[in-house]
This record gives sequence, structure tokens and C-alpha cells, in this order.
Amino acid sequence: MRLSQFFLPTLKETPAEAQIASHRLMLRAGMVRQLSAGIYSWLPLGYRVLKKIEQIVREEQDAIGCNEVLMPTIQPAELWQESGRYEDYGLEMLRITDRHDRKMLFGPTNEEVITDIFRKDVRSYKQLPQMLYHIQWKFRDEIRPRFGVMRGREFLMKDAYSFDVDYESSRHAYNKMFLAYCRTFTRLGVKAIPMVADTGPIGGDLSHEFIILAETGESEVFCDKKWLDKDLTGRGVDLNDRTGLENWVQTTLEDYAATEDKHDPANSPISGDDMIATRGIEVGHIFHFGAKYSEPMGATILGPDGKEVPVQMGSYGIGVSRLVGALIEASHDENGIIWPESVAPYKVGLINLRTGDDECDAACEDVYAKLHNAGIEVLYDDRDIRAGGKFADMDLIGLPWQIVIGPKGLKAGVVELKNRKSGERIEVTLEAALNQIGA
Ligand code: 5CA
Repeated sequence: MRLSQFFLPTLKETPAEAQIASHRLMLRAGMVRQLSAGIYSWLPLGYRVLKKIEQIVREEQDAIGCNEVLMPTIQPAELWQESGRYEDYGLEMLRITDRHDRKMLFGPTNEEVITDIFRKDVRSYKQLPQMLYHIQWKFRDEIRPRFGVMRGREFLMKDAYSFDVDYESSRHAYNKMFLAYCRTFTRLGVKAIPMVADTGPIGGDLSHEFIILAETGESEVFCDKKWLDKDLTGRGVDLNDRTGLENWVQTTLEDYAATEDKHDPANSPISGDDMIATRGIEVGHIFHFGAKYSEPMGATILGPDGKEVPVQMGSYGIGVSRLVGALIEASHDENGIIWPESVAPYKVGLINLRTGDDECDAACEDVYAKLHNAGIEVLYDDRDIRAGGKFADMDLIGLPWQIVIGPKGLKAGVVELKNRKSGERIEVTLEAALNQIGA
């Protein structure tokens, strides 16, 4: 993509309304714009990151055999009256009346809808286990929407739902999802710590939150230093080995001191010196709630003994749009964002120091084409503006690599290659630069 044709409205000034770094940087880097309190439009740069995160989340759900569906945003109130949550949900639910005076709502989550889908088509334990997920916009009329997309009113969530014949199988589904979450966050380039959590309005007997450490987060975190080096990919854990997986989940939680009461360090088994007291951002939340919805909504199946039982369920959320802000909170400096490669909007920024100079233009076009042909995403700053502005914008938007091409370097047969994360700049031949970034 050529910057001269791209819609990238960057801001030099810090927007007054933004209290935390990620919000400031998302506005300054032209990633989002607020339409109304807690409701955002995603501009091209922000949307590319959102889609990349969504895709990693999708791949890791698919990898554990979860099936993607797409449910509507608008739901009928009757379903929530059946489950008993219509009144309980309170003012956070955006209630809508249609032209026939029917009560509708903009979905804050989908337990009721998925249970309805399930009960209409599944009758027997032979059709189980089953896992379904979708990635869809949700609306919660938060009392204090703040920090940009971090606590929005409209936000993108991945929500998955598991259906099993009995408690043990249902716990196995929960464990598979636990592993998928660890893998997802690792691929996103962040450390997300699983912690025992309250079940809140979703309900159930078991729940974990996944928290990214950041001083500006809304959750308090007391954790062991060891977490920072822990490999959470669960290599070698076999998905169908129930006991092996259960053990891995338990060891992961126990070794690293997930405590029932995360607000109370005194209850924690971590000793003083190893303890980090910090804050974090909840990017995922998983729940096991058994028959909480299937029972009142009549989602029953015939078990192996011919008896009808309510299906055992869990639900599993990831805040996809919140993650965009959370990743920035976890990785930025005074000049701007530092994207992990897996979600960077482009891998390489190509800076032409003298647009209009025949030699510079030709050299840049050549590199641009080479990167393109090698399948590497590149944003080419071909604008006719001062070099200082180009450097500032490129640091602000945080692409992992920068290739800088100017008249002096060309004479000497070199380009400058900058790594955004380490800040390291080297002068190398074009071939060496391309080689370094994998072209
Ligand atoms: N039904 C369950 C799991 S599918 C559920 O709704 N869980 S939740 O309420 O914890 O939300 C799941 C994730 O969505 C949270 O972990 C958080 O990352 C994200 N989320 C929740 N509220 C907001 C919000 N107001 N703005 C942005 N993201 C949010």
C-alpha cells in the first residue's frame, strides 16, 4: 500500500480526552475514531490489526474442533425471559422495541441464542460433544465507557459455547478451551495470566480470567514472577488425552499461584520476594456453568442410559477489540506503538527520503515490488513531505521494520534498516536488508 493513497489521519497533538497510552496512540495513529460514547469506527490501519487478531483467535478455535457460526446482533427478549436473565441483566442491556411492539435487544452475549439453536436440533448424546463459536459485535450499555476500545459499549467479542453429555466431558471441553486460550495469547505476542475468577452475571461453578499485565489495567493482579518466563503453548499436550490435559491445566494454575481470591495477596501461596503486585487487563474469560441455561430453556438430550438430561455447557469469551488496546498498552514507547509481528498492520514501512528524486523513486519502487512479490506486507511512504514527518509517523504506527532509502545511501550502495522494537539501525546493502526481514 502506498501512503499517498492510504487513509491514515495521524495526529501530532495528544487528544485531551484520552487518559491512557493505548487510547492516545490509537487516536494519534489514525486507527479509530469515536462516533458516540464507547462506540468507534475502525479506520484502515486499526481495522487491519483487528482482523489479524480475529484471524489468530479463529485459527486457535478451529484447531480444537470448535465450529464457526454467525449469530445475529439483535435478539428477541422472550429467550432471555425463559432463561431468567431479562430482568437481572439490568441497565447494561440495550432494549429495543420493534414496529410490532415486540421486545428485542442488542445482544450483550449469546448463551440464550446458542441454547435455542441447540435445543431445536440436537436430541442424543451421540451428537455430542459439540463446540460452536462466533466473532460478532456485542453491545453493553456500560455506565462508564472509557479508555477507548478497552471498555466500549459496542465491542467485538469471540464467544464460544460447549455442549456435553456429562460433567467430566464438559470439564474436558473447558480444559481444551483453556489450552486454546494460552496458545492464542502466546501467538498474539503477549503473556496472559489465567486466574480464578467470579462468574458474575454469566453464572456457573468454575471460571477463569486471562489477564495481560499493564499498569493501567482495571484488574488488580498478584502473581509470581515466574509467569513472565512461562511457556504457555502446552507443547506435547495431547488434545484427546483427558487426564494429560487436566494435569497440564492444574499444574499451570497451581505452579503459578492462581488464587481464589486474587484481591487478597495474603491468601496467595507465593512468597514475598517472588510476588509482583500490579494491574492487568482482562482479555478473556471462560465459564463452566453446567445446566444453568439448558435446564430452564429445556435443552435436553437422551443419555446413553436412555434418560433425558439437560446438556452440560460452558461459554468462553475473548475481547477481540479490547485486545487491540491491550496489546498497545503492553507494547509501546514514547514515540508510538510497537506491534508484535503477528498482528502488525504491515510488516515493513518503506520510507523514501526524497520523493520526486528519480533515483530514490526508482529504488523505492524496486524494493516495493520485491517485497510485494515475496508476499511481505509493506506500507510505502511515498508522500511529498519532510523526512522528519515520515520518521515520526512510521514510529507512531509501529510497524516492526523500517527500510529508509535516501540519495546519500544510494550512492554508497546501502539502505538503512531499522528494527522498531530494539531501535537498532544498521546500514546494509538492499539484499542484506531484504534477507534480514525474510524477503
Ligand atoms: N458469555 C461470556 C463468555 S462468551 C461473556 O460474555 N464473558 S465476558 O463478559 O467476560 O466477556 C468476554 C470478554 O469480552 C471479556 O473478557 C473482555 O475481554 C471483553 N469485554 C467485556 N466487556 C467489554 C467492553 N465493555 N468493552 C470491550 N471488551 C469487553
